[in-house]
Amino acid sequence: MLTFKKIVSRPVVVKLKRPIKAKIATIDDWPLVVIDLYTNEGIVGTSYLQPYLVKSLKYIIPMINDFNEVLKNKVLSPFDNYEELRKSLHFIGYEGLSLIAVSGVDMAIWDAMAKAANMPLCNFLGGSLGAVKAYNSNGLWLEDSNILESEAEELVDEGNFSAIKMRLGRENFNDDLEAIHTVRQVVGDHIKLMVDFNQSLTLDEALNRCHKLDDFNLTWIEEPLIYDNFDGYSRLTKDIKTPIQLGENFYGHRELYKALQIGASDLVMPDFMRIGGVSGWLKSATIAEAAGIPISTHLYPEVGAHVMRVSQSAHWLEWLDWADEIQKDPFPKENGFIKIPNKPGLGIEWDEAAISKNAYS
Ligand code: SMN
Ligand code: MG
Repeated sequence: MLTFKKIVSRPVVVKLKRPIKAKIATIDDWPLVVIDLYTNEGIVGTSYLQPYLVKSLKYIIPMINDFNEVLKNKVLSPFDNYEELRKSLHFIGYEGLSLIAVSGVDMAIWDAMAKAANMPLCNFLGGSLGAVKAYNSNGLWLEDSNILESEAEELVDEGNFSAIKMRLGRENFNDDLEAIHTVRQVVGDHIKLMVDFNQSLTLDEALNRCHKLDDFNLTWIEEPLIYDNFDGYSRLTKDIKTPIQLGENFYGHRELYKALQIGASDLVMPDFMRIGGVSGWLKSATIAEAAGIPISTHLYPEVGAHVMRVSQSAHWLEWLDWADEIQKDPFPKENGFIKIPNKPGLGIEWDEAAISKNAYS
């Protein structure tokens, strides 16, 4: 049994190796919230959040620190704690920042529990230790052809990946088509290719562009519309042959449920910061499984790898190196699979020197 002692959360900002240049944002500096949850028994649960905007660190960290009061003297039990934390903020909304803060702490609690049981999290959740099929998402932003050419090759080579993702949504659609041709020419037909519009199109534009993409043998078309236009998405899934992928912006499992209920997506890819951490993922994976919709992860490859071992479809894990800098031993990649280390909990160990070096104040 573990009892809560305190949470310490620290702001860090790292430089992205290949800066984000998407329709939705341009980002060079990547914010991380490093979360350590101490127990009276000496076990420390760890997790991190990546809230996209450096300025958001100023308001997420105080929210997490306030949870010290909510969890005071509590026994750690992730599902109970999730409800306690969520309800402590319900007057300002179950979604948005409230759920982001809850998600971060939820992941640290699961890590602590698995550490106390001396098991990797995937074993603690009832699954087996193993490798998880992944695609490389670590580049191919809205860049020119010469950059796409070199990155496409690098992305495949970084871990002998069999799938990569590129971003679309250029002003002129012909430039998107040219970008796809460039990447295809470099990697060949045997590499699977996902594309992501980052919510940049109207329904008319999406119908038009996605129809044209239907002949490109793409693994999925991600977020062509604003994420919560479920009616629009239902129309797209009916009209377009290529699978439509949605979910990184769902806040909580109920939003995923509502989307799937009206056929808004062929595939789902919840994000750990928004879906409710491990607890929110487990609920969402069950809903997706019952609906027959394959599930993939968004960001957070470490926790993603563990929960994919207990998710029936385990479609594709999204691999990126955005939190590698602050870890001693980032998870190894081998032949397009991410290997989960045989270590208790999530298997994340902080590189304290890197955290100090990149501390944000
Ligand atoms: C993405 C993720 C994080 C920041 C910007 C864009 C992208 C993805 O939507 O799915 O990787
Ligand atoms: Mg996306």
